Amino acid sequence: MNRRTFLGMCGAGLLAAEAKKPNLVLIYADDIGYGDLSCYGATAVKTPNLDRIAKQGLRFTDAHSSSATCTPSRYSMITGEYAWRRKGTGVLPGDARMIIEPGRFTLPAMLKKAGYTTGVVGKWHLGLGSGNIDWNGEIKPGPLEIGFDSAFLVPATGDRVPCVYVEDHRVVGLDPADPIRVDYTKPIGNEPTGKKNPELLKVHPSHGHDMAIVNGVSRIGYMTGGTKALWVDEDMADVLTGKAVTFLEKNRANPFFLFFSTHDIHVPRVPNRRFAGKTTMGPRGDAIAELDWSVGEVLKKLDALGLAKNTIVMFSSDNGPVVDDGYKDDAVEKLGGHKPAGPHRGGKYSNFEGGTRVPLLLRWPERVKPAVSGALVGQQDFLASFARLAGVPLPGDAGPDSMDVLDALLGKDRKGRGHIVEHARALSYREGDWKMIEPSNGPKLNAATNTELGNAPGAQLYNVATDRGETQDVAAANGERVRAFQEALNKIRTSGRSR
Ligand code: NG6
Ligand code: CA
Repeated sequence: MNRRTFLGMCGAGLLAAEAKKPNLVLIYADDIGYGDLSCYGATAVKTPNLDRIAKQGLRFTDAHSSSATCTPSRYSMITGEYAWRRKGTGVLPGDARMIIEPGRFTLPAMLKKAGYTTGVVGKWHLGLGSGNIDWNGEIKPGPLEIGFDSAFLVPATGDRVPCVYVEDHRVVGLDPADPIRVDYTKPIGNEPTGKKNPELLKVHPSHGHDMAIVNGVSRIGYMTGGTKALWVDEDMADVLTGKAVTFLEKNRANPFFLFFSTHDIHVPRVPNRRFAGKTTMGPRGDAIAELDWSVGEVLKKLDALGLAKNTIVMFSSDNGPVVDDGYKDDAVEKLGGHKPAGPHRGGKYSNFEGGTRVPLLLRWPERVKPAVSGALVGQQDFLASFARLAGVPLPGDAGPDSMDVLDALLGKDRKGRGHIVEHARALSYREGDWKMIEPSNGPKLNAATNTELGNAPGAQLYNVATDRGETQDVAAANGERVRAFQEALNKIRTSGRSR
């Protein structure tokens, strides 16, 4: 009996003892939109490495981050719980305490239980410590307390202080004689700021981002000290990619899970000089090229180590795209005909599909046949799905919104979930081709980013299959469906779980 039939006989359940557990590399990009990759139709930027994953694996057309911003999407992906169930899971300041309780059943903790070595490299943005964090001491709890064996982090975002890397429990390269201070409420001493000293800036803010100046870029929040530990924005992709590749090398002999969470293409977009002018779209386009390069380095390393066949490589994004997210980086001026959200309306921050419908690619040469899949899946489903793959039973109270869509993720089922809740300012309920956006008194437009937010005082209903751009609100003619959807959503909300 060959291995394939044997696995077939076990269903998609426990991996047979004879089969080596597949490695898992989850590449999670920041603010990449559905239309930002050439395999999803972009022409103004080429993403050959991402396209290679798509060509050799599955490309999903109805995959979702749980939210239209970063922190809640990451929270959901790691815990399997919709973030909107919990207060304090919105976009976090850089000095926020960690919002995932140590000891929780998380994606990395589950894989660790299954014998995996687990690591995170890159953007975190889920908080660190337990309040009043001292960046000069031991920084915990953090990823190591929720299931990761190692961590090399951008603590929050590239545009938030402190602008230093944290490895495991320490700031990297910190000189104790030059301690770090961080304040999110007021300037520290007489330090220059973007607001007072625009003459010191190489990248100027368009909205917000006028506080501490680090490396010629003004940020959100104030910080002083840690001079030797400060990151260099232009080198960030190199540093993070280097750490990701080292993790693969180090752990080649045993099953591993790498969560490679890129800073690209979040603001500030300051790609390395190697990528300057790679596209006609300015730094936003060049950051996509840089992201693709990072992905290529990971693929190359897997090839070199002979691990490509039995490694699941996934690529997705934490929320939809945004063009001007607070810096004058020419993204608006040089956008041309490029459509960051593809055929969808809105983008980051939006209730419309542009907010959460993101690229999802999955390659596993040993088990998955290349295809395009329209299955409805959410990133919060990774927990339950990979738990089945790894043979770890999901405790009843774990991952309350995580559905086992393993068959969809492996291309055997083209339907996926029956429903999904999308989260921005309002909640939206998707079932089949239909989507209901709850009434919301939020603004119609985010004027700073020029994003259509999809808020309206009444419920909206769209057929997202025939009307991908959500231009025809058919709520008035479909009162019954609207009511049924509202009821289904209320039930998900009040029952505390949807699995
Ligand atoms: C917003 C920032 C934006 C970005 C976002 C979080 C301003 C004016 N805007 O508040 O630049 O940092 O938060 O992005 O400060 S996310 O991808 O991490 O959710
Ligand atoms: Ca993001």
